Amino acid sequence: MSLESEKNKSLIKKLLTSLNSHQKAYLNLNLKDPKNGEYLLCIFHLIPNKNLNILQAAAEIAAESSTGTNFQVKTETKFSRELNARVYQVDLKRNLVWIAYPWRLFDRGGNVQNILTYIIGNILGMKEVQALKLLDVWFPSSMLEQYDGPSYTIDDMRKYLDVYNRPILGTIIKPKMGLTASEYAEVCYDFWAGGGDFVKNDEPQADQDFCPYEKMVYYVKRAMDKAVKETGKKKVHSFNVSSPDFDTMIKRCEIIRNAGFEKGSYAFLIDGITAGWMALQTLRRRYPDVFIHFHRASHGAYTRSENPFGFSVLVLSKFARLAGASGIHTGTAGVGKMKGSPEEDIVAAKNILNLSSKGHFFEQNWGKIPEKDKDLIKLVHEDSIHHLILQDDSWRGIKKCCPIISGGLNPTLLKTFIDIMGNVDFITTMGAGVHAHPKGTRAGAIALVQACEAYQKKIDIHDYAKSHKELKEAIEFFEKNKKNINESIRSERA
Ligand code: CAP
Ligand code: MG
Ligand code: MG
Repeated sequence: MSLESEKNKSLIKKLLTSLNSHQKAYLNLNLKDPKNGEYLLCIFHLIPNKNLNILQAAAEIAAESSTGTNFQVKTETKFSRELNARVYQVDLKRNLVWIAYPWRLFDRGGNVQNILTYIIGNILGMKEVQALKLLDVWFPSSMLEQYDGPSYTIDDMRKYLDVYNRPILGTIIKPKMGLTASEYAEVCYDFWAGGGDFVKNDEPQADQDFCPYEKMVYYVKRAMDKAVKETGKKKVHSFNVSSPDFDTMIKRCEIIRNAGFEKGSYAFLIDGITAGWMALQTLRRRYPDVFIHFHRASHGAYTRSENPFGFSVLVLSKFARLAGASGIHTGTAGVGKMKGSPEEDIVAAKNILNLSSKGHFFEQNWGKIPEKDKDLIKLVHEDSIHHLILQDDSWRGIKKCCPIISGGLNPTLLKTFIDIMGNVDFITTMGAGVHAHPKGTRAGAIALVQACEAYQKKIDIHDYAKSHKELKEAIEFFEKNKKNINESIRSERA
């Protein structure tokens, strides 16, 4: 064993003597096999407050996030103690603690909201810690089988759109708010007529008096019919169904489903954090034949790297897949306008896309592939028949959830992001990137399509722009403005 781990071990031995009997009940550094299928595993970055050491604080966190509270209670039973979460590993140098949660703790029937109430619930408010961030989670396959996972996936959307080997090209209608229903639909039409595949409501779009929900749906349908007829291509619109209450959400879904849209031509968008996990799971269970689009507005309060409390983009994205989102925004790895990095956003994107992939600390396999099944394991790792495995034997695992790549992208940044991502299996939605084009939305859509063509033909966009004027105008506009933005950031920093 290395000197460092020797040191870590002897330090831990010393810390163990500091624990009281209550804390000892939530710690087992000799847990025989954390991956035996009984536990959800979590790893936290934890800094204790001044009057506790990391082991004491970790035990208090394990107590409060499973069966306990701040004192041992007389009402405990032998059985309740079996459900105690256990701190099973500690890295003193990096302030990391691993906690195993017996997943029998959780509400049966696949309730994601209930898990989160434990593992990112009260503990984020406890005095015992001055930093607590859930960095990664690991689900045993015995637990995975209890949860829905996605039903309608990007593979289904690709089949509907007949779009393969490139990202699905989308936009968000801008201005974010303020267009009337017919003005909104006009912009949808311009984007689709320009060759775009996918339009989404912006995350706050709902039933505003100047753009009544039913009217917006009605005009979008007409705009879509017109664009499909003119282009001969299928189109998709993602409607925000986030609502004040369950009944209104279902009513909005039914307005859409009764507006004459073809199956596959609409998706349901849910503001997963502000509308909540119950809304997401309700949509997944009620509408398994619809793409469920998780918008993560307000995730920054938990995920920003400057924030010592919360959870990672990876954790959010893994739970979105577990709960059944067909796609979730995973960030632009810093290429666009939002904070992010490849270490955060790309790791999250790959973990929700692939059947097995490395997270920050855990290797997650989303399917139960028998160890002996060598060729299946080979295929899973190639991931080439991912959808087939899951289509035929959905018991085997959780279908893919697709990354939705948005915030601040424009056609000149498409290749930059694809190169960082390393694949094209995602939906991109560009708002300003399309509607700020000097010649308007339709030209913005054409420029996006041309940027994608250039990528597919392995031609630099500046060369491709020589014979594609909309792309040329986009490059001139966005590259000039990028300099201005960088200058303003630089001057702010100066
Ligand atoms: C993007 C967007 C999205 C953000 C969400 C916006 O518009 O519509 O909500 O992308 O961020 O309102 O900002 P632009 P993320 O394309 O004009 O930036 O995708 O990181 O969750
Ligand atoms: Mg309580
Ligand atoms: Mg938005």
